[in-house]
Amino acid sequence: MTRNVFVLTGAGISAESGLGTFRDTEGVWARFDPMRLATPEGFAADPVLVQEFYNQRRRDARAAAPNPAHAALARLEAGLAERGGRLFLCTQNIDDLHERAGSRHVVHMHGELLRARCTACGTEPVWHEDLTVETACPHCAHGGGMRPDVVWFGEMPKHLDAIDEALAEADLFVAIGTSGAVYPAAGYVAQARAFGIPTLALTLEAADNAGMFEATRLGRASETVPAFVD
Ligand code: BJW
Repeated sequence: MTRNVFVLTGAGISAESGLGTFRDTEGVWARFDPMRLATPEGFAADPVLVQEFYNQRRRDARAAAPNPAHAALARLEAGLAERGGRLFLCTQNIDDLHERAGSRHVVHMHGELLRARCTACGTEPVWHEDLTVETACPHCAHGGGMRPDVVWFGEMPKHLDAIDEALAEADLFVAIGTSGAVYPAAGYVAQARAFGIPTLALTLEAADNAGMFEATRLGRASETVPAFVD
C-alpha cells in the first residue's frame, strides 16, 4: 500500500489560477529575459527592474485563488496522514496557493514571494508589501537591503537535505505541471527511479524529462490531479 508520496509541483498547477507558466509559448520567459530578472547578476545590474517584476508577481499571486488541483493535494495530505502515511509536497512555485488550499506542510524549494530576505543578515521575514531598493531590514543593525526570498539561476535551492531524505523514504513519485527543464528538480525523477519507486507525471504537454517517467497522464491539472487523488 502506498503510504509515503512525494509530489513535485511546478508552474502548471497554478496556471488555471491565472498565474503564468515560464516556458509555454505565452509564458513569463517568452515576455521577459530570465537572465535580467532571475539571476543575482541581473539584480545587481538593475535592482529596480527586478523588484518591480517581483512586486507585480506578488500582487498577481495575492489576487489569485487556489484551483481544484491545489485542493486535491490538500485532501491527499489529510487522507495519507489518517492512514499513517505522509505527503511530502515539494513545490518549485513561489506562490502560496497550496497553503491557501489547505496544505499544511509545503516545501518551497525556489523560495516564497511572501517572504523577503535581508542581503546583509540573511533574515527571511514574512513580507506582503512591495519591496523597493530603499526597503531596510527590520531586524538587522547593518541597514541591509531587502530582496525577494526567491531562488534565482546559479543560487542554491532550499531544503535540499529534507528533499533528498523524503525521496529516499517515498514509495511513489508524482510530478505535476513542471517542464523538467530546471535542475536540480528535473533530476528528482531519476533519483526516484534509482530508488525503485513508481513515477507518474501529470502535465499538459510532455516534459523535457518525459522519458524518465513510467506513466504520464496529459491534461489540465484541475482535472488530472483530483482524478488521481479521489
Ligand atoms: C500544465 C498546465 C495545466 C501548463 N495543467 N500542466 C544541470 C544540472 C544541474 C543544474 C544545472 C544544470 N544545467 C544548468 C543548471 C543550473 C540551473 C538550471 O537548471 N538551468 C536550466 C535552464 C538548464 N539551475 C539552477 O541554477 C538552480 N540552482 C542550482 O543548480 O544550484 C546548484 C546546485 C544545486 C543542487 C545541487 C548542486 C548544485 C536554481 C534554479 C532556480 C530557478 N528559478 C526560477 C525563477 C525563480 C522563482 C520565480 O521567479 O518564480 O524558478 S526559473 C523558473 O523555472 C522558476 C520555476 O520554479 C522553474 C521551473 O519551472 P516550471 O515550474 O517547470 O514551469 P515551466 O513553465 O517550465 O513548465 C510548466 C509546465 O506546466 C509545462 O510542462 C506545461 O505543459 C505544464 N502546464 N498548464 C497541467 N493547466
